[in-house]
Amino acid sequence: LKAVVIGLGYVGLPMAVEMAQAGYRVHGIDIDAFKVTRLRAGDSYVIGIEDEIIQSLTQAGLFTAGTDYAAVTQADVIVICVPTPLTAAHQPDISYIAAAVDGMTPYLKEGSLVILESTTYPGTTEEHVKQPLEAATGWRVGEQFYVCYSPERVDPGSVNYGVKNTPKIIGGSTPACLSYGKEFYGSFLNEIVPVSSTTVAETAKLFENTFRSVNIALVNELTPACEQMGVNIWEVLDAAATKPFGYMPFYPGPGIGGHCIPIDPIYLSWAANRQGSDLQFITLADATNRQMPERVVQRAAALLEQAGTRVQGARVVLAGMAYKKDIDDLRESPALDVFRLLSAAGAEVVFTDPMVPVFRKDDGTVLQSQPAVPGLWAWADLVIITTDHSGFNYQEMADHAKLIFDTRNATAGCHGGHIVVLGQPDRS
Ligand code: SAJ
Repeated sequence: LKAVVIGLGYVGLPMAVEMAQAGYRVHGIDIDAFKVTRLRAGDSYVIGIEDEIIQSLTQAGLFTAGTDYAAVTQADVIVICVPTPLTAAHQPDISYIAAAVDGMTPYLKEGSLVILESTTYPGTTEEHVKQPLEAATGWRVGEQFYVCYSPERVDPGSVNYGVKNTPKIIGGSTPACLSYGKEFYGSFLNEIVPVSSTTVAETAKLFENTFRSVNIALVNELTPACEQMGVNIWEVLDAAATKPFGYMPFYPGPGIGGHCIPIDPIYLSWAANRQGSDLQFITLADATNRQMPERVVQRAAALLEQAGTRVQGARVVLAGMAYKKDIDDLRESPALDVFRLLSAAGAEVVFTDPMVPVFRKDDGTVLQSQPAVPGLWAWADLVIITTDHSGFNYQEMADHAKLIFDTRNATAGCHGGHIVVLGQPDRS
């Protein structure tokens, strides 16, 4: 069987590889010619997908990449894995899905199965995949072609869960669509979770990540209250986590980043809102999480003042720019907001991140990651641990830094040094 994957990012490329390893002839399509060039050179840009896998699948004739939609004419299965960001107005942006559907329409082969995997609001598959394809081809879904929705569930950087062993939810536009989709995914994935419609599948995905956002917001909201009550929230959460049933740990931080947790709940609240429902937990969680960078900067400024240093001109090192531990992704990273706010307050801010070599500031200048050496910690008036990468030597940081503000409780095992931890009453 031949398959096409549209969108070769952190979702599409692992899916394409998994399908090719199962013996499908896979052609990946991406609008970014640079990605295609790198893949054709056997060079992977996705954590967890090694160059050797791309090379061996290419040599076996099981994987090719290109930018042209014409390859869809050969495809029995087309999987769409394109981004679903927010617009500047904080609304769902499904323009990438619409562009993928427009691009493939002229080439759709009768009898083929189209699967949307991008995280999106309930109704997207019916309104923006099934309906346009029926209108353009004159075919009827479930007869001359098939449409399913199956959300991606990759956890970037995870070593335990990958495409193959993460249960796969799938909904079809018709029962015939669902049975085709189950047969396809069932041929190479461990567990299939069929549901009664594409809309149920879309909503389940959004709920999973909204659940995370709301619970992260809960511990973020509790953090200043614990500081004021003189209670160490990390100790509270560790004690609560001993509950063997009915509990799942979440921890405070400098805010939430990535392309899922800050965004998916907004898709859900937008969809509920257009039907007249107002999901207040989502609105409150979003506001609470989004104010964390500012809270971090306010506390950092207070710590500097207590140390006799004005924020204006203070030397600050951000340890970690990536949005979460041990990955290289900057999207929506709260560290970027902390950087912006401190720079706006006149501090001299630099960063060090073993996973992120450079980042582009808003004014377009490119900043290099500083080497994480004792001299850097000693140079700073304040070191803020924004991302708890395993690659940092936290004891060395404690030994050489004048002052550390730890927003991830990464220094829990350290001794000595002047360390203030978010959510802990000030130990000094
Ligand atoms: N965060 C906290 N406190 C927490 C957990 C996360 O502040 O207790 C922050 C992280 O630092 C990060 C953001 O929230 O900035 C998102 O963290 P995440 O662990 O949810 O990481 P993601 O965005 O990589 O989430 C992915 C999601 N996968 C998909 O949507 C397909 C999510 O569903 C997974 O549950 C999550 O990975 C995971 O389990 O790690």
